[in-house]
Amino acid sequence: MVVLSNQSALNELFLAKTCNPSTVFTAVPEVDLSHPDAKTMMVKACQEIGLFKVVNHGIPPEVITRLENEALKFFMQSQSQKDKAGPPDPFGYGSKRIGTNGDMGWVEYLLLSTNPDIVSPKSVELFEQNPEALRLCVEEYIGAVKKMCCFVLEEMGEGLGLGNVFSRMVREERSDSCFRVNRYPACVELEESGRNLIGFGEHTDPQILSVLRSNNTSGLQICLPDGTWASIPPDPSSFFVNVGDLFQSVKHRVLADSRMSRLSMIYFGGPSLEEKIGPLPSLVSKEEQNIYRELTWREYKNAAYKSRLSDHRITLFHKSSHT
Ligand code: GA4
Repeated sequence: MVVLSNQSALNELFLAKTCNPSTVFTAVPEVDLSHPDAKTMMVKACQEIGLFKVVNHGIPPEVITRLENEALKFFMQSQSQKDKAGPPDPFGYGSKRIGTNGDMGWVEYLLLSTNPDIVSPKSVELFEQNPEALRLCVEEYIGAVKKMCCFVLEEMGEGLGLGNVFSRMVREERSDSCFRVNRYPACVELEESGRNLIGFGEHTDPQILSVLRSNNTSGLQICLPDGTWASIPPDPSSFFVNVGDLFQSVKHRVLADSRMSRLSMIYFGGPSLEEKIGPLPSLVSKEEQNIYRELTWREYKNAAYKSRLSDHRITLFHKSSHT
């Protein structure tokens, strides 16, 4: 096995010159949260694409701007100052390395847990080393986005005719959710080369639902059913919602831009570690067979964190898999 040095791992982030310019996906379903049909539209979008954007989300723009400014202040500090809150444990500040299994990206980030049972020394360090405004803005933002995420899950449960089954999982105090702020620095070398640079490699999100907000820099792409990549135009006034593995996530990735740095903030709504996950009997018809075995979120999360970013990790839980 060849172990890649750091530099060659980084070189691999450049996609081949020959790669086709990606199509722009202009048909991202837009769901107005105040619309009476919001639930049906969300369910349809999840079944067809696994992604939609929400407007009329009720999150005050100041809450977003305040956190964005504090996050930028953090990222503009010297590398040695930022490194005091890293390397991630897996929470805290990270740069280029994603997870613990050798995945790299043109990205620096803050990763935080919202689960009160998880104590992260690196996150403690982060908030001790930085102005209190950062912590307050993170808390304010997470509070608002969690509420919206729960509302979306409530609507989705109702849209599926299941009642309030999903939002409870994220609403409870011990919900194992996390929050990430990613900064993809502009990479001027891309300008001339005509190549693309991987900011965050292809992956699915392990949790239930992810709620993403970005600045006006493009980069997010989703993988279409035919295997091609399509760019999602940025929209800083909306939130993008994508389903996680527990609902069969859409594969996505982020490319870096040559001129503008991209800043995105993602809330990953997850259940408590002990929550049992399995196919919902009411959604599996008599003729169909369950492919997946029942598992707890703890089991799934542990397996996910041992995997490589691009792994199709849900297959580990196929009934026929013996791992
Ligand atoms: C993808 C979604 C979230 O960003 C994340 C990521 C996590 C990490 O960055 O530590 C993982 C990745 C994510 C899935 C597979 C494992 C774990 C990196 C990695 C290689 C915070 C999450 O929950 O799973």
